[in-house]
This record gives sequence, C-alpha cells and structure tokens, in this order.
Amino acid sequence: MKKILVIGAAGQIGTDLTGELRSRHGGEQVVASDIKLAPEDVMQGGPFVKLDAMDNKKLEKIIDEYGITEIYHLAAILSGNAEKNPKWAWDLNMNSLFNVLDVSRAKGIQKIFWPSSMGAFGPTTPEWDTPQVTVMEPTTVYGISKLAGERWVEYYHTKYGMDIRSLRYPGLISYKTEAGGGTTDYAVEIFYQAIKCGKYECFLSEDIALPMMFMDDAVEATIQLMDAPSKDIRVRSSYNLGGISFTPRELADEIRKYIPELEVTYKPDFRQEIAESWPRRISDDAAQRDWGWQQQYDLEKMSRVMIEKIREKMGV
Ligand code: NAD
Ligand code: AKB
Repeated sequence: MKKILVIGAAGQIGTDLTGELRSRHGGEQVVASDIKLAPEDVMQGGPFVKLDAMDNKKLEKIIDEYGITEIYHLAAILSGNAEKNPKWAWDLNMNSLFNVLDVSRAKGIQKIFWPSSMGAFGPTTPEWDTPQVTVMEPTTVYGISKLAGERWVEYYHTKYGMDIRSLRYPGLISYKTEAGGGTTDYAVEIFYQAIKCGKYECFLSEDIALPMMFMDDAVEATIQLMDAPSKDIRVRSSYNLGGISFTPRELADEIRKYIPELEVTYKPDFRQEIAESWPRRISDDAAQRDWGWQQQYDLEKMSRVMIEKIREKMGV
C-alpha cells in the first residue's frame, strides 16, 4: 500500500497538498513533515514529524518507521528570500534535493515529486508562450537552483532508473497558507489587504504580466502527474504548467468587482527585476499531450473563490 511522506508540509503548497493527499488516500497514509510546526489541520489530519530535509539519518529513520513508498519534497527557499541570502538558499535547495534523492535511492522509494518553477527560465527565454524545451539562463539563485535540480532529477532517472516527476509551477495563489517569500507573493497579499483595509502597495509594477495558477489546479496537476502511468511521462526534467497570465493592474481590476473601493499603489522593489527575467506566458502543450493536463481556473473563477474563502476565514 502507498505510504507518502510530504517534506515542507507546513508551507503554501504543502498545507493544501497534504490535505488533498489525505482525503484521497486516508490520513494515516500521509506523513506530513517540516522543520517547523504546521497549521492545525495538517497537525491533526494524520501523522506529523519534525524533519530537517538536510538530515539524512532522520529521513532514513522516518522512511523505515512509517514504511514510506513515495516522497513529495517541497522544502525550498523561494526567489525573493533566496536573493537576500544566496549561499544559504543554494545550500538548502540543492543539498536537501541530493539528500532526498540519495536516501530514496538507498531505501528503494518508488516515486518522488520535486517541484521546479517558472523561475528556472531567464531573460533570454522566449517570454510569450514559452515552450517546454527552450533557452534557460536564469539570473536568480533560486532559478539557478531549480534548473540545476531539473538536470539532477533527470540524471537520477536516467542513471539509476528512479521514478522522479516534476512540474515547473507558475506563481501559486491560495487562501489557506501565506506565500513563502517569492516574487509572485503580491498576487496572494493583495486579496488579504483588499479585504482587510481596501488598500495595497504592490512591490511589482502595474503592467508586468506573470503566469499564475490557483492552488486547486496546482494540486490537481501534481496528483495527476504522480498518478500517470510511467510510460506517459516523457519529460523527466520538469513539465511546464501554463496557468493564467495577468498583470497586477488586471488582478486589481478583477478584485474591484467585489471591493470597488480598493486602492492600489505601485512601488517596485528588487523583485521587479526578478519578475522581468521570467516569462509572460507559458505553454503547457507537453503536459496536455503526455498526461492530459487541463486547468480549471481562470482569473475570474480564481478571484471569486479567493474573495469568498478569505472573507470566510477572516469572519468578514
Ligand atoms: P513555502 O516557503 O511556503 O514552504 C516551504 C516549506 O519548507 C516551509 O514550511 C518551510 O518551513 C519548509 N522548510 C524550509 N526549510 C526546511 C528544511 N530544512 N527542512 C524541512 N522543511 C523546511 O514554499 P511553497 O510555496 O510551499 O513551495 C514549495 C515548493 O514549490 C518549493 O520547492 C518551491 O520552490 C516550489 N514552487 C512554489 C511556487 C509558489 O508559487 N508557491 C511556485 C513555483 C515553485
Ligand atoms: C516565487 O515567486 O519565487 C515562486 C515561484 C514562481 O517559484 N512563487
């Protein structure tokens, strides 16, 4: 029987993904782990263990103790935080991946999920409808670590026959857990600020389009990729996911349909340069072709659910 370990389960993706995996496989089948304690529902919904993803001995112990067969390795330092401390981010992003790959190889783990990002692209990548295979010259430490990670997961698959699967997520938008220090965080923060006080100061310019995705789509894509027959997985680095492309101004206009008084000011900081180095819109033709990927949320549907759920959460 499948027994799953989620590493980084307290984060933005981890909280949603752990919940969904538990509802599909049963709470006891999914062990959540993180270096810090997770939100209440993750702590209560099944086993939780403290784990530093760099600690190979503890990882081995957890795999043995729980009979783990699959690992979702989500722990990482995101783009904005990584630029503040590049060596630390490189160390965690790369060495936690090596740790998971090497321990998994030794323990015969059947399947691994590790996320890449649109951050693996760079300023020389075609910025509109970015294809699956293209120029990749990232200029951020985060992007460099994701591109290197993509090459390594393909290497471990080719050399050691390991079943590792990966997605290049766009910026993810969700209401359960705050975004974790990335360049696309504005698209989560703006909803909270709009509902809380009707004002938001955006750290990107109003006209920079970026690919984004609602969390339900991202979780569905992740599970669909992991459930696909191995013969259908033809990309062993990381699959593009397209998402929805919009600018901060377009998102603000959409939110104003619910909160007409919303005032947004724009004060671009160091993250503007990161955003400018990423694609404007990404093609996920390969994911559609290989394992039938179809996203469900557009800007309108995503914004409606975000407003409704955050209002509910804040009791407004
Ligand atoms: P997050 O920052 O919200 O969560 C990461 C989690 O990892 C945190 O709970 C943190 O406590 C944990 N962590 C940090 N160091 C750890 C360590 N040493 N050991 C164990 N846990 C540790 O990030 P997220 O948004 O949930 O992203 C998860 C993954 O998805 C990352 O690899 C990220 O690069 C990738 N990704 C995220 C997005 C996005 O928009 N959220 C987009 C593209 C890719
Ligand atoms: C970030 O902005 O760093 C992340 C990502 C797109 O990888 N949200």
